[in-house]
Amino acid sequence: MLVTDEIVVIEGDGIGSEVVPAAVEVLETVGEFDINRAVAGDVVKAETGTALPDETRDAVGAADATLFGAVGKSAADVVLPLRATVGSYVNVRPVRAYPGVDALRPDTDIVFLRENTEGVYSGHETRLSDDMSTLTRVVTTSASERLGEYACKYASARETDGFHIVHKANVMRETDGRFLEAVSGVAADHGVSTETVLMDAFGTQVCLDPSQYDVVACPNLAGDVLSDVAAGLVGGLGLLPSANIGAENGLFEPVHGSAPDIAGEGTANPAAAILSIAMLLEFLGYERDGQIVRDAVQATLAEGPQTPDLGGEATTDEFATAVVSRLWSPPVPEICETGEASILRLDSWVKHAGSCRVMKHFETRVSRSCMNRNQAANSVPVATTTLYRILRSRLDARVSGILVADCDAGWVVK
Ligand code: GGG
Repeated sequence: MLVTDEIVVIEGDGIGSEVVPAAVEVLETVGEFDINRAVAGDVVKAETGTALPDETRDAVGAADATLFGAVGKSAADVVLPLRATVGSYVNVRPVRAYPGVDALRPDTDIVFLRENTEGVYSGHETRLSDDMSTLTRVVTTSASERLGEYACKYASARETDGFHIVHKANVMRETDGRFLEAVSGVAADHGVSTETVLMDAFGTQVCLDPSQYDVVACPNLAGDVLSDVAAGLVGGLGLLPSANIGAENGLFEPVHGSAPDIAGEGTANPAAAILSIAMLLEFLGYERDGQIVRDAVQATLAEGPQTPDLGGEATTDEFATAVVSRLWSPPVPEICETGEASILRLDSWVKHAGSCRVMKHFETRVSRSCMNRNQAANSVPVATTTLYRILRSRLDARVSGILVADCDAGWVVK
């Protein structure tokens, strides 16, 4: 199946240009998307004077979803306007301890839902004098209620008992008071239970016992900081994906920044970027493909290879290749000997794949090939060769070539 979803890819700075290509390799293995490249960040700013060119902003606005890597100093000029461009009102940051990863707290499984448009990230900063600068913190009832609505839906989809609301309303009475009232009011309207927790206390509690938290709704800055704190419990920022959700568009990015200390070494952990691809696929409605990607990352983290941040020696590319090789785990196809040729039966594969878009894509390609039956292997469309390569590796290289014989029966093995 040819997928017509348009996805913009922005590598950004530092390790963004290492982890994003790794994640795109996974995306391109999963399906055929209309991928457009765009630029943003410190390097672009140095070259052109602007960190976020108009063409990039327009492309992101017109796309169905964007994968964004990382920026360094120009975060305020790039990340915040891009989130506004996709109309994002919530930043979803799952923080999970994965089996096989040496985590400080293996009992961590928290999803931070961060208000994504206002708070102290509204951009209202003023230099009043050589001695004084001010920042205006914006909190609206409408944005807080929108976060509350999302938290209610998210908690119910996750089948959890309500959610926590993080705030500091005892000090920021007006702004966090409004946030707290709006989010808890929406939850009460929906009959969803909430517990409130002061953000400083949350910082201590999440380290002492992360298992007490599941879904956590936060103001903008608190969500940014506290999710990074929780990252320390599960093995670091290399494992945290995120989704900036808008009504009809989304921006997906690893939580980490450009990491100039390791940029250029080719050893950055691409798990966060690849897990962001899983969130992107789910956002576009390909839930099963998203789960396949997540499972492949999880299996790679558990069985290796791991990147240096987790104590391993794998490069970024080696980790990504290991994930790609795990994207399919169908049963080995049955080979029927017919005398003249061996038929590689694909029925079990198709059955295994179910609604998987990967296999639908494959089936379409095979069906198209079937129109020209008995063609030689080298005339099979290029995209099919990826599947063929995997097929061949699973058959211990016994398949030296293929002829399309019958799309219902299988392929003839030469
Ligand atoms: N990959 C995201 C990135 O580059 N983050 C840098 C950063 O400082 N982000 C601020 C934010 O998430 O609000």
